[in-house]
Amino acid sequence: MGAGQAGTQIVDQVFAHDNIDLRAEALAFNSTIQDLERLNNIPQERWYGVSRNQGLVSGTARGFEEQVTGGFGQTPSASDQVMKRNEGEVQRVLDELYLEMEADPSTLQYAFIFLGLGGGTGCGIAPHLAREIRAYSQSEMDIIAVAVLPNTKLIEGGGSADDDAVDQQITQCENTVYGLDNLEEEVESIMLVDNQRLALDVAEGNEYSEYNRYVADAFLDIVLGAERERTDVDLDVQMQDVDLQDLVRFIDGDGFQAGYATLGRGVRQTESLLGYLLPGKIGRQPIRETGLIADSIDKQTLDGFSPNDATSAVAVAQAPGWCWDEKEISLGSVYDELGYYCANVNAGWAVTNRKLASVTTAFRFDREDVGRIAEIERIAAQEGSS
Ligand SMILES: Nc1nc2c(ncn2[C@@H]2O[C@H](COP(=O)(O)OP(=O)(O)OP(=O)(O)O)[C@@H](O)[C@H]2O)c(=O)[nH]1
Ligand SMILES: [Mg+2]
Repeated sequence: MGAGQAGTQIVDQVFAHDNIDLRAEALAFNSTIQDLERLNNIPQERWYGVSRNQGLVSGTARGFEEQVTGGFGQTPSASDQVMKRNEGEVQRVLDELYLEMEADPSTLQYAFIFLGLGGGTGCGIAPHLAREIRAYSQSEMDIIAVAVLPNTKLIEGGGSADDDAVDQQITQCENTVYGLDNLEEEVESIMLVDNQRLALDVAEGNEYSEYNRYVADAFLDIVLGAERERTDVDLDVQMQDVDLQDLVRFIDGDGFQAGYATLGRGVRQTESLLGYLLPGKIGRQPIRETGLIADSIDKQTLDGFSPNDATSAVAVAQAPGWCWDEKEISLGSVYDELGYYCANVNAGWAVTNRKLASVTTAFRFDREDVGRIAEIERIAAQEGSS
């Protein structure tokens, strides 16, 4: 489920990959039709407009455009109110969906909810989506949020930026605290995607597509592992998955509070251009697995990330068969490298048909140990008191 602009855009990137639609169904919730129309991989039948007066409006409903009239302008309490007034609507939507798919609701065991915490729509509606989907499911569910933290570079920049832009970032911090507090009560785990990791000009230009692709790739590796390679006709992919149950156990909370996680991915081509053109071993590139692991740590989706603060880590390593055969990459060293930072490590591997080797890692934290959340809380509190 994608909620709001950031959330639906990232889900759109997830569903840009082949075979995902065999495993999951994409739903897009937003209050702004123009954002929904930018989606390439989520069909209109799976759009749901959030309307002040009408609640949830299906993308194929007559009068969709007239009823869904615009965003909640960075005011999550407004979209929260709409969802409260229309409690049960998400369950109605799911009911229609399951009827249409002729599927059994008790097969609904996992949900992933993507959202930007700084805005008004995703931040306000995501906790409701989580609560209602759990109420609808007839099984014990695990729900994981993938949540974008706003960048706050203008605030720290110290006054040279224009006031409106600074105010907007402060508002986004307030929304983030509001969103996290509500979300924590409804989900097992929150994967953080920190826009602070973007270069300032990229963030200011709203140029998110590359980052969204990166997040989608890392997310799919860690959540689906080799499953993403597998099609219905190709059931014999060699792999040892970190299964989803394991993953959730490694990143979830303590039963009272959600666990936090971050993602990172290191990737290399395993063949030079020559290797793509010529058969056999010509063009094979040596893979340095320690480099892949280091890259996955350097590229975690959190500013100020420190693996030493993590309570546990999960890794998925993927490479062509020869890399495993010739010990270019081994699961043992993934365990060794990550074990250096935290005691609790789980790793899976897969043989891939692609000419790429990758190590993707997720680290789990308690909220108190995420410095960026504390920083955002400070900014939000200062504003509240001034
Ligand atoms: N990583 C990433 N961040 C985004 C993207 N789009 C917006 N953001 C950020 O996500 C946060 C929330 O913004 P939106 O997703 O636009 O907000 P919304 O949920 O649509 O809510 P409204 O305020 O009603 O428009 C902000 O901090 C944006 O800078 C995206 O595609 N990728
Ligand atoms: Mg929006």
